[in-house]
Amino acid sequence: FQIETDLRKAISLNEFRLNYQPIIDLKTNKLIGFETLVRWFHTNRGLISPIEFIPVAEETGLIIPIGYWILEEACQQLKTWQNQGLADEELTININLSARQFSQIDLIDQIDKILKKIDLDSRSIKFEITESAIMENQQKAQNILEQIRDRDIQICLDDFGTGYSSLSYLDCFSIDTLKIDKSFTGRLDGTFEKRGLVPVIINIAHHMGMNVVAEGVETEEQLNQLKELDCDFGQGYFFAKPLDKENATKLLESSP
Ligand code: G
Ligand code: G
Ligand code: MN
Ligand code: NA
Repeated sequence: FQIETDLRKAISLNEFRLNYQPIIDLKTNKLIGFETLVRWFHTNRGLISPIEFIPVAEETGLIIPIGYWILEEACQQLKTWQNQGLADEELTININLSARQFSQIDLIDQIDKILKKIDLDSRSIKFEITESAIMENQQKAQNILEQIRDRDIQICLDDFGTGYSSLSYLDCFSIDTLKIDKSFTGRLDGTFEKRGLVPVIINIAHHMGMNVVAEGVETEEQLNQLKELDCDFGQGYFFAKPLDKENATKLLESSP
């Protein structure tokens, strides 16, 4: 099994699918959107985790065509839900951008092309990037983030707290949302001392005019703690696993 060789063929073989994990407003308990997560169904090997193939895609540059496929598929799906009356203009989809995609020279052109082709409002999508993607080339990152901002596309900082976590850069870049990594959320068990960084991250975000998503919410106890700490949004198995297209559609059909 040659992961690289097979990865090259995976798009034309139509082996990728997107999953959609609900993001919930902790004040209203309403669904505000989904994070899209890619899945590879290999014809012979079955499901292959992105943890296995995204790093290979990054190294080989295949993340660029795969990334465009993901972006177009996610935008097309949201447009379909809008056309079906299942999604209003408030419902958003988050799309992960890896470091290599983020520094790709024609990223902005591609985004413009896809949004125009699908006729999707740029305010309906959000990008998730990691701290390391920004830190790799701060000058370039600032430039790209400004162009994204010009299009009213929101930026979420993914896995916050696990990377460089140099707070000074938060001031220089226009970030809308901090996503608290699930390793921090997992420590919220009701013990005050174990709250760790979660209250700190929430305070920093709010102080700087950003909102916060807690990832990896798995228990009611964690949810209650997050509500008490004034966290804005939550995502995790407690609410829902990443759903395939059919189940995400069913969820929207049954949502008020
Ligand atoms: O959904 P899952 O837990 O299997 O995802 C594992 C990791 O794979 C995520 O933490 C994320 O970093 C990466 N990943 C999943 N989907 C995407 C995607 O669409 N684009 C990129 N760049 N990374 C993704
Ligand atoms: O790096 P990123 O935040 O994009 O990765 C999200 C990953 O976390 C996905 O692989 C997703 O399947 C996984 N995930 C989503 N919800 C939960 C959860 O409640 N608990 C755990 N352990 N993983 C989760
Ligand atoms: Mn993410
Ligand atoms: Na994360």
